[in-house]
Amino acid sequence: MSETTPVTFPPAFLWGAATSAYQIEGAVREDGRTPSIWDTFSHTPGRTAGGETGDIAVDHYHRYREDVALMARLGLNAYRFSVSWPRVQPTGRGPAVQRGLDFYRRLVDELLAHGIRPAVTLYHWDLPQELEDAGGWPERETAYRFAEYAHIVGEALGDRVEQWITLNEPWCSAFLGYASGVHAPGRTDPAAALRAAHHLNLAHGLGTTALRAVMPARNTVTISLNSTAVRPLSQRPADLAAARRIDDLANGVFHGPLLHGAYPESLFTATAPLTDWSHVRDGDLAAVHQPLDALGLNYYTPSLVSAADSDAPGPRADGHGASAHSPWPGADDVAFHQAPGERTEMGWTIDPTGLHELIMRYTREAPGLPLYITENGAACDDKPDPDGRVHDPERIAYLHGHLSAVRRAIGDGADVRGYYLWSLMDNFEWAYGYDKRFGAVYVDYGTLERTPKSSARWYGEAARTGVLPAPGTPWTPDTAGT
Ligand code: PNW
Repeated sequence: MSETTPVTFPPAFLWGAATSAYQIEGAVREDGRTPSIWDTFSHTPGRTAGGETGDIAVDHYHRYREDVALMARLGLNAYRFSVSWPRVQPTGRGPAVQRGLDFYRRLVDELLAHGIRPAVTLYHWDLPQELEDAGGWPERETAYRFAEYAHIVGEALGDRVEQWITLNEPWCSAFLGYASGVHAPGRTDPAAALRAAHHLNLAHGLGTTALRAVMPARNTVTISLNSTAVRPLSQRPADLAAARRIDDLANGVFHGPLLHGAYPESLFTATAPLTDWSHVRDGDLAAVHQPLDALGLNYYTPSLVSAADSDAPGPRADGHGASAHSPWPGADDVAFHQAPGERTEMGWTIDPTGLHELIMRYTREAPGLPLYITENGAACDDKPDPDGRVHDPERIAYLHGHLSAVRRAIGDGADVRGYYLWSLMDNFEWAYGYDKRFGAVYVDYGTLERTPKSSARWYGEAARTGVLPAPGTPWTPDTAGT
């Protein structure tokens, strides 16, 4: 497709934006909500940049009407958000708090009234602290608790929400949460992380069954994976082996059970010094291997790896935050490299070919399964002009490149049904705090005022017309407060 050919999407394509509860809601002590592992973690000195927390975040809990109106004004027709588990089930067990559920009922009604299709993520990393105190994801019990929570939310919202996502990026929950410790709960136990990964898979399976039991059959259930395009630094056998190892730990550990009903044998071999996988019980893999209605793919950047003995230059650069502990259990002999090319403010290399590659891989591995890009976007150095406008041409270029890759994959036979930009608005970027801005809408953290950036205008135009505007078009962003 040449630069001048208009990039046109199918008429039914969903043009959405995504957020998650802890990153935007604030109101952490309201209406019966109790702490999640992210409240505890962010309030622990040294865990997040500047000690920042989601206590207030962007106050979406109180400003959701304004936020929905903004989405409608921009022209979006879909919105992916997550439900905060400790708002709904403060101890992670037992009966639901109606006031917590009511917030999500109001939010969904507001979206539907504006013609915006809600997609609900049940778990975007905010485990009730009480469940972590009982052992967290390394404990099997947590998967059963998740299924009960899924049942509650499915019953409450299943009549008005059609798109359901069980878990967001279980890789991050397991390996950043329990191995490298850069995410909550901040543990650094690789064997526990591998158990967590299995229990997250099990939670997805049991949660899917629970949802289907209480929801209308037309609803769809999926999971959002941060599948990784893993590339070997060279074609040397040692580098190819390193890439295969990381592929198992990034992708196979989830794709295997979810799509094929089995873990890769090579994963067992590589992690044998850490675990004998006896936590995988009879029947678990069948429970995980449910037919999915779709697959959700979150993509930001590819990974470039080699054997650690490689004489290639470059320090460890896996983009997963600073920790003395690796998020890759059993892969200490693998080195990570900065992929060449321009980077975003996260230091993540911009490479839309990785997105095309992953979409085509899913298309081969899960033939016939509709795909959604449930997250994609960039952190940029956004600063308001003196007139209050925020120009972000880098983000427009990023979105144009990645949406073009999605369109190319559709042309190559992939069934991609929608795209959710990460993120609707600037928010709490986990361990990085508020310093990293992913939003299409700028948030002034002093006043909490929302101002669409030029990328929001650009993306809204794409959403309304189904055609990507040329990236160079001078998109005029709003001035503050308009
Ligand atoms: C995803 N990594 O997080 C999450 O789903 C979002 O909540 C987050 O804001 C967004 O991407 C941007 O970071 C990730 O280290 C965090 O590989 C870390 C990694 C990947 C995804």
